[in-house]
Amino acid sequence: MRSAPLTLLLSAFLCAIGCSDGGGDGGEGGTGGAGAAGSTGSATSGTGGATGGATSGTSGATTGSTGGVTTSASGTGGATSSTSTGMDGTGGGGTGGGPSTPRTRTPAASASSLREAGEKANPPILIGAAISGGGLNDNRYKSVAAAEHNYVTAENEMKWDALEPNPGQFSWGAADNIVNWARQNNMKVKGHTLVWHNQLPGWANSLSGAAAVEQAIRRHIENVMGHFKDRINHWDVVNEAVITNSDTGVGNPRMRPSVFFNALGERYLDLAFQIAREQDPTAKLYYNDYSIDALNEKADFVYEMVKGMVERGVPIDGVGFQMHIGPPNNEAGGADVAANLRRFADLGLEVLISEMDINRCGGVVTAEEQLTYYHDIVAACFSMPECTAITFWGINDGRSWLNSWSGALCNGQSSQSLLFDDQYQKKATYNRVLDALLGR
Ligand code: 9MR
Repeated sequence: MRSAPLTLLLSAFLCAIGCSDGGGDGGEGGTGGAGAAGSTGSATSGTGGATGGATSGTSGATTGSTGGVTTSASGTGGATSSTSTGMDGTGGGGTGGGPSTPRTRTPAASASSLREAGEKANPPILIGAAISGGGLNDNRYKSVAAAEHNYVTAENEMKWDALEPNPGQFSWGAADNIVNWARQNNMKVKGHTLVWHNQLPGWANSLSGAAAVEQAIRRHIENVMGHFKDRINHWDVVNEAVITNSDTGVGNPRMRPSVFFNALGERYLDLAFQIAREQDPTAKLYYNDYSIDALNEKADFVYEMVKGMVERGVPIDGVGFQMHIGPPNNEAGGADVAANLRRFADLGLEVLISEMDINRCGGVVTAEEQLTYYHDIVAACFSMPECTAITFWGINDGRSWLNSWSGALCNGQSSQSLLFDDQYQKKATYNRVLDALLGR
């Protein structure tokens, strides 16, 4: 009988720091909806910008940004999908009537690495980096990557052309190296990416007819997920299925023509997620895209697309917002990102920052803006328990994809886009990210 008052006290405490309606203690593999309280309607002005009805303010939601936020998808808040927010038992809604996850994340009191800040936060948040096979030949790269991150995305080594260069013939070596290195360093891995129009081998691009394309998708997903089954349980299932006239996410958003879309129509997304779920009932399955970071036409289109998937019961667990800021992609401030992530989270989905970098080439983003964006965008994600990971697209500036990417305006010069310089020293960008992870 001693437990009743304690329970009451605990519930009261949790509600004081933000309680949702009817969630239980979910976590990975939880069965209930996220139970997000959401808020009705949307606010587009104001200051402070705490997201999603969060009440505590302890985790520094979008510090210094303007524009209060919160768009509830349907006006009703709450979530209906079978996914749970949070991963690895770190929270998330569920069924039952117990106390729910607090609707903010509490930062660590101190941390000497990004990874430690993520691990000590409550709930924890994964801190990731894109890792390249070439980088792992460099000891300094390896030691910074492992000291600062606990989540890995292979930059190129798990794409279709790398893994299945000939039909039905698989090549695992380069991907296995990265996955094994990650596991030796206690890092989780996100498989990237099962179905994508880019970096396809020639044979896959020349497939035609619905049956042949469906069979190729099935064989690829089954073999790749099967090979990594006990080592990877987070997957980018479909990548970049939507296109706009400009790579900034503006102008006539539509489904992207590809060998997959041309043969199967939009249903190839449902199919890919269903096959992935058959392969692994507990894996986290994500849709991932660029220039959907802020509130723009492409983000609106993807929102409707994903909402349709959730409503049809397609087994999607979350959405990755790549967060390539600056040329060739979009610019997004912290308040806009917070509003955008909130509406997706209110569908009952995890949200992730999946490929973050901020390009300085062409002077489109100034040094000062870059620091503000890094801080405010990371803070926007950090403040939401539904935001389960922040991955940076590389370790040091010299290896950034942007340096040689046409459209990125770098022409071989450094994009200065990441957190470490070429001597692997921490940059000011690193300090602003750590500040955001510590609620400062
Ligand atoms: O960083 C990757 C670069 O090395 C490749 O040349 C490029 C080819 O498409 O892909 C880059 O990674 C992309 C990621 O896989 C998906 N989102 C956009 C990333 C940057 O282009």
